[in-house]
Amino acid sequence: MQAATMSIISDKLRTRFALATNVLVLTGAGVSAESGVPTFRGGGNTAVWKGMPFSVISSAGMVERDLPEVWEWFNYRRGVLASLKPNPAHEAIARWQDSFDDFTLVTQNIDGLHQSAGSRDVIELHGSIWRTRCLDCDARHNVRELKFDNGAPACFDCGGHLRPDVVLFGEMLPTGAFERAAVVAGICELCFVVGTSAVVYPAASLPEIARAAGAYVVEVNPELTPLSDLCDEVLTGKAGEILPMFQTLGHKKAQKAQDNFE
Ligand code: BV8
Ligand code: ZN
Repeated sequence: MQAATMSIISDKLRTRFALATNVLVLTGAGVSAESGVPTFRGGGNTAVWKGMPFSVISSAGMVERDLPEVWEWFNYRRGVLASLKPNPAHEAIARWQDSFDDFTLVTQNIDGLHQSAGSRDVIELHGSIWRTRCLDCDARHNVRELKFDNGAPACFDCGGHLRPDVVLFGEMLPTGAFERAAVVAGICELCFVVGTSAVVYPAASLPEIARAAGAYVVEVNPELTPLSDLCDEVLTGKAGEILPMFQTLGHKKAQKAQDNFE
């Protein structure tokens, strides 16, 4: 299996990976698929909750209309996530962060699996399912510390209603998150786009920014996406199988550290 997937990686990409000093990785739900996290689109399993499509139950309007229902949906998803572990794709990306002078991981995912795999300073464009935000005083709390009797949990600080600290459709992204990611997209040499259907904006515009700024853009996905034509290379396959193939390539930083050590 290794030989087959090794051939997926072109010599050109090998060289670029080995020599890169500034790498950006954008991930979507597909990077967590091999951990058992359901994706939202494609593969026939569009996320639906009690007959409501994902775009409705995970929309800003639902927080106003029916916050207890939103909590039920997120409580269910946390229940699914609670026993799931990072997969080799998350682990490979976590190793990469120490292999380049500058490395940035931007995720659309809210599952926290990149952090569980050891990734640091992750830019979470859509928030985190493990954090809550108070509708009244904006305080953030760790959802694991909350007591859920029924409906929306109460804020420790002010008693107000809490909501998941997640960006729903029609809501602004966390202040500065997209801007920080867009700056990196404008200066990186190599941009990996892993496991995203590239339909949600503004996240999906990051590879476009990187490409326009001259980065080498690589898509890792078993399926083609609206982004595929824009990419320099499309590695067709599962992230958990393809990304670890890069670990066997020498990295500049690791190489330098090795040289210094000897
Ligand atoms: C906003 C959290 C400003 C909630 C999510 C243009 C510009 C700006 C906004 C818009 C625009 N056009 C439309 C909009 C509105 C909207 C939008 O983009 N709609 C789309 C659907 C048309 N955007 C917004 O509302 C954003 N807000 O822009 O604010 C604003 C405000 C008001 C009005 C205008 C502008 C907020 C978007 C964030 C929404 N929240 N999640 C929750 O989780 O409940 S988005 C949701 O989709 C998830 O975060 C997910 O990460 C994201 C993208 O999905 P993917 O990650 O790509 O997952 P998907 O299932 O789609 O695909 C999985 C892929 O993996 C597939 O390609 C599959 O082939 C692949 N795969 C499968 N297995 C594997 C694999 N790949 C590798 N390995 C495998 N093993
Ligand atoms: Zn509060």
